[in-house]
Amino acid sequence: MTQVQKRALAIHDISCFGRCSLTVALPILSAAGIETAVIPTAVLSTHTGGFTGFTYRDLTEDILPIAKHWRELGLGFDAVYTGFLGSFEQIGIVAEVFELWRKEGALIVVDPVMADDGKLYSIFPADFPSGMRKLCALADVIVPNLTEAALLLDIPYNPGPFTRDEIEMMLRRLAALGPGRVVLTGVTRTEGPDMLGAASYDARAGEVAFSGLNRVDPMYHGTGDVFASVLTAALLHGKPLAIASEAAVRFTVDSLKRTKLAGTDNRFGVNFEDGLAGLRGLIGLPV
Ligand code: PXL
Repeated sequence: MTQVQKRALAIHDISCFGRCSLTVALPILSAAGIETAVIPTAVLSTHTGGFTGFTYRDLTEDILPIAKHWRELGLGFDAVYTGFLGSFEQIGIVAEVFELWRKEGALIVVDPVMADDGKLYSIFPADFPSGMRKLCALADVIVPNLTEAALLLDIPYNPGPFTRDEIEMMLRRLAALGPGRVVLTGVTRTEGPDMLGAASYDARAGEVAFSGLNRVDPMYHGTGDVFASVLTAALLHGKPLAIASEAAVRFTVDSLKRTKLAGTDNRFGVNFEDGLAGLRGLIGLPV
């Protein structure tokens, strides 16, 4: 049976080495059967996590002309999914891009990539979180990690573990910024401190959920992008938030396990590639 494909626009950087952002989002969305167009926000020789001496080409000036060209061609998108932005100015530009396709019903997914482990990435200015807060207000779905959530809410970073009430409070406060759906990643609960996962909140359905699996240490770069890409793919296929989040946890943890088993340098990203063949089944699509 022929089905009309969903079409997404992914706006992230290209880190040429290190399996994150577009080099992760594009293959994952494609493997899930989603036609994916890209706008690179910057081109770097590697991501900025743990490598020194990386090259950095800022593509701020290219974003709107690319989007406007597509608009002139009459192209439509079912989703606009953003991650790492290359400059503060890009926050406002990406907000303009949202407006080009929001009216037609595009799902706006913002992964507010800017921080980890309690720290704002050093390449970003101190006012970056306030800009990102405004972008999150325009989103339907946001996917912050705990550090990004703390910056968005302007509260001190707390790595957890958390009680159910504490998690619910954070989710509700994040939703109050504007997005109807929130998925908080890197969450550990007091009732299962060996499990690491994601907590989700769908404000319209009033539903809070948690999915976690046994923690895999150490941390590997790019896992947030793997997670958010699977989540976006599942949401585009109409899956409920909690189901999409559970699939994203499973896919990310399986990728982590393969990577750890292989003894790969944690800066090189995770082996998500060997999970791609099973991705459609994982998100409940006919295989
Ligand atoms: O995975 C997030 C990410 C994306 N892009 C760049 C990064 C990072 C995290 O460090 O440096 C360039």
